[in-house]
Amino acid sequence: MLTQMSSLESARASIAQARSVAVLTGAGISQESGIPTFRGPGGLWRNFRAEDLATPEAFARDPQLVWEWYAWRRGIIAQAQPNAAHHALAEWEPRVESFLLITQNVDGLHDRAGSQKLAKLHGDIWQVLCTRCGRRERNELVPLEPLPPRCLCGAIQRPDIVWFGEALPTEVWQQAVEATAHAQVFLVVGTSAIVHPAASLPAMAREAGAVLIEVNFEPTPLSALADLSFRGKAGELLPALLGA
Ligand code: BV8
Ligand code: ZN
Repeated sequence: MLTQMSSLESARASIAQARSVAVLTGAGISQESGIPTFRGPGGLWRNFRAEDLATPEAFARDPQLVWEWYAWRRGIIAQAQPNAAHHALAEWEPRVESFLLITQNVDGLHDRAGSQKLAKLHGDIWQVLCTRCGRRERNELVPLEPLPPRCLCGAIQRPDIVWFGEALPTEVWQQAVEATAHAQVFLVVGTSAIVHPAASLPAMAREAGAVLIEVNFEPTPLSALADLSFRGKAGELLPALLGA
């Protein structure tokens, strides 16, 4: 069993020589910014789970309740700052010939850290979509009033986010699959690897010959698959792994 130190050196060596890289991030990368994860402590809200609220059925049944959950999260995210892990990824990007950061997160912290080559698989909590005319617009109001927000056409707007049971945006998914298929190094950070199809990308990368590196606080279904799996906080491990 490699010690964490020597495996750190071997990960750094793979990272330093990689010309094509893909990264997959989940809620764990924003945990140190104070944003609750989905399946960890503090991730619950009024005893609801994401699977109960992040669905078109829940929104059709009670748009007010679903919007109250998103307004609560927007309030927390507005107070949050990108952490050292977000910055380490943004600083790594220009050093790599072909790079894509694929995120499941909707919090916008990768944008605020300066990441440019970004594929948002599940949408953006700061974007709203009209339920009738399909108009998309940015809405960064905190507190969000009136709730639910309304489009110029009069219909209520929904969060521009991919809910459970909804398809991911085709072009974003295609971009993610393309980058995954060509990655020499695939880095997975802070995801429990439960939600599909995002969770299928690491295995896809491995099958295509990438070195698979995982950073997570706890073991996940990916840990056995990874060439190197680091236990610990993304805010500490990413600067150690990616620092020039
Ligand atoms: C689709 C937007 C079909 C919402 C989200 C049964 C089996 C397999 C699949 C399914 C199934 N039943 C249903 C499905 C499909 C379903 C699915 O995967 N369900 C799961 C729950 C089983 N998937 C879907 O419905 C997808 N759509 O399949 O459509 C289709 C196809 C064609 C046409 C029509 C339909 C849509 C999925 C997208 C759902 N939307 N987000 C919102 O955010 O409000 S998913 C939601 O979960 C978030 O995006 C979140 O990012 C994502 C995954 O969670 P994680 O990011 O991994 O976060 P989590 O809390 O779970 O884990 C955090 C990790 O970080 C932990 O491991 C922890 O240890 C670690 N950590 C914590 N702190 C730190 C840390 N690591 C490092 N440092 C730290 N400091
Ligand atoms: Zn409209």
